[in-house]
Amino acid sequence: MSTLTYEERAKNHASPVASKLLTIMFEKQTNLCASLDVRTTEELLRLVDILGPYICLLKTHVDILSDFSMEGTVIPLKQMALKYNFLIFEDRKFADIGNTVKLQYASGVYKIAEWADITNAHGITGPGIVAGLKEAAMEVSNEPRGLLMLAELSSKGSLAHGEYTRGTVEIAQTDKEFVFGFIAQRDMGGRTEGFDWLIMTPGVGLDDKGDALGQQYRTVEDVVSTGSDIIIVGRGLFAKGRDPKVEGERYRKAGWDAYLKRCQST
Ligand code: 5BU
Repeated sequence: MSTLTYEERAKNHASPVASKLLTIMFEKQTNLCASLDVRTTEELLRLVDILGPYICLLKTHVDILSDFSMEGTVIPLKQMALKYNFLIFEDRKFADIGNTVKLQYASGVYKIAEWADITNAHGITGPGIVAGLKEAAMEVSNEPRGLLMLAELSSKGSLAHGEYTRGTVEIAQTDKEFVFGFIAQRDMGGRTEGFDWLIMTPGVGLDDKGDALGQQYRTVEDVVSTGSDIIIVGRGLFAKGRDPKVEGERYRKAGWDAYLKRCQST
C-alpha cells in the first residue's frame, strides 16, 4: 500500500482525474466520499449542501432518483461541486460488452460521461469494457474522465475474490491513464510495476456491523490500515436519527487521522 502523502501522489499520477482528486484531498484534508442513495433531487441537494465541506468526492446512483433531469439534478450538483470543491462519481457498475457500455455511458437519460468525473465497471466481460468506456469519454467530454474497476465488494458472499480479483487487476493495467484505481477492500499492489492505484472502499461504518441485506461494515481505521485511500460512507452519514453535519466531520476526521497514521508508519 502507498505510504506516500496524497500531495506527493498528486504530483506524479498518470491519471489527470486522480491528480485532481488527490489535490482536493490534501487541500481539504479529507478522504471521505459521501454515498447518497436517496430518492429525490431535493433530498440529494440538501445533503450535499451540508456534507460538501467535508468530502473530496460525491458518489451517486442517479437511477434511484424519481425526478432526475440534466437541468434539475446535474446542473445544481455541478455548481455544488465547484462551490465546495469535490468530484462526482456515478457508481454505475457497467458490466456489458465494450460497444454496449460505450452507448450506456454516453447516451440514454443519464448521459453519465457528460458530467461524472468518475465511474466504475466490472471486469466480468473482459478488457473491451475499458476500451468502450474510454471511447465514449473521449467523444463526449473535454474534461478528464476516470474509471475504477470493481475488484472486490463489501457484501456477504460476493464472488469477486481470488482469480476473479486478479483478472480484474490485469484488465486495469490495460489503460494507465483512464483506469486509476479500484473499488476494493484492501490494497491491490502494482506499485513496483509503476501503478499508483487509488483504492476506494465502501462498506464503512462506525456504528453498525451491517444491514439485513448482506452489507458488511468495517471501521475507518481498519480499511485505511489495509490500503484504502478513500472511505465511502452512506447511511453512516445520513440514516434516520443521524445528523449529517456531525457525522460528516466525524468520518472526515476519522479518515484523515487514519491516513496520517499510515503515512507515519514508514
Ligand atoms: P451504505 O449506506 O454505506 O451501506 O452504502 C454503501 C454504498 O456503496 C452503496 O451506494 C452501494 O451501492 C455501494 N457499494 C457497496 O456498498 N459495496 C460494494 O462492494 C460496492 C458498492 Br462495489
